[in-house]
Amino acid sequence: MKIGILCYPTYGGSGIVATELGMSLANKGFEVHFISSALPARLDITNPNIFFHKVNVQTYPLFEYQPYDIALSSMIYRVVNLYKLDILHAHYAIPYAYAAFMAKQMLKEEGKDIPLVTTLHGTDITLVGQHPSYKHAVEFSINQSDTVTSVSESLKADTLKFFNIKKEIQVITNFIDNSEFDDCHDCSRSQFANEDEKILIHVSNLRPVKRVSEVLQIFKNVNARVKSKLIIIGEGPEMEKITQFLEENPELIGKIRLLGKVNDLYRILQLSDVFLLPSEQESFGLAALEAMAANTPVISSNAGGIPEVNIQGETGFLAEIGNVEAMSNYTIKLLSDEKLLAQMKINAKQQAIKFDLKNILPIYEEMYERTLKNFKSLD
Ligand code: GMT
Repeated sequence: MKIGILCYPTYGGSGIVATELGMSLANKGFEVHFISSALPARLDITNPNIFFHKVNVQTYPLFEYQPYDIALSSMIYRVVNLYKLDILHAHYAIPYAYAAFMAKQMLKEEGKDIPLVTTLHGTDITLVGQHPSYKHAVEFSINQSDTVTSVSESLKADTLKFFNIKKEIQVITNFIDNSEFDDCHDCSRSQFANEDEKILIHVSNLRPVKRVSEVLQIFKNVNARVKSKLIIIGEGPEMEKITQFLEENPELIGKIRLLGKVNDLYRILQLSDVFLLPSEQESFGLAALEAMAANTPVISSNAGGIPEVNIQGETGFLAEIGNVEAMSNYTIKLLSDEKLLAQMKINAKQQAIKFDLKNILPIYEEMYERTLKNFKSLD
């Protein structure tokens, strides 16, 4: 089967899921074509079954805004024609599902067609997709897709609540390849903390929904009671708030390490004691699952789909969105009790194994087969 994957190339969760899915399919012999504005961050282009097609936006002085969506739909149309793709898979409704619909219309003009799968990831539904500028285009794109999947039950419920959806939505949860988290022999905690210190970690694109200020406040509360260090991985608009926090709390400067974007994320997660995720919205919380796969328990808010991933009192603790005090107290409780911490590290890994790639990939394969079969029977 030849699959066209349309996704954001950046470090955001939707791009990571699309890339990991495409690479796993390629390893199983599928021919996978990525169409995006840049090479996706984690894509292994050396795999002979993987192709990358960069969307080129021809700039023109008349355009106040360069028309990426038009260039994208034209590129989808050309790749489908050139490589005879069987199926398209859009990750994130806008612009990917929307542009794929336009490409399908172009193909139809020539008596051709191709089935479209759209995977909803979160902010396309709960945040940006809600805005009147995009809402109807998102709803239209979902209803025009042949198959629609969502990464959690919570996101499916939100989609049905906020939009007039005429399609069945299949929940296919995000996944993790636990084999990439084999025991880390060269992980050295001493790079980041002294022997008597615990390591807290936060990984995100530092956007406002991640509530980075709360990560910092939780750390401040915890650090007053438990010797500790905080590692922050990622880059984004809330970076300024971190600098401001350090200016206001200079005593914490040596205790907070900002690493930006890193390549050896899994190695650093493996030497951490607790992952903080106080998000305002989170359709799934892939970052929390990555932490759990690295034996790291999670202290989080109960936003969106997080409770489907982080289980209260088992793999970590959850509190209401914004309840910094509760999240701080939970973290102190966890880090002050070696027995509890050791048990939760084991539980976190066991939970990650439930979301293993081996369990989720066959569900995607079955979904592609079914979509193709239903599509052909409509011919
Ligand atoms: O969370 C982000 O800021 C990135 C965002 C994205 O669209 O790339 O992530 C969303 O998709 C991920 C993969 O399915 C989910 O794990 C995240 O929870 C979801 N983010 C939100 O809903 C805020």
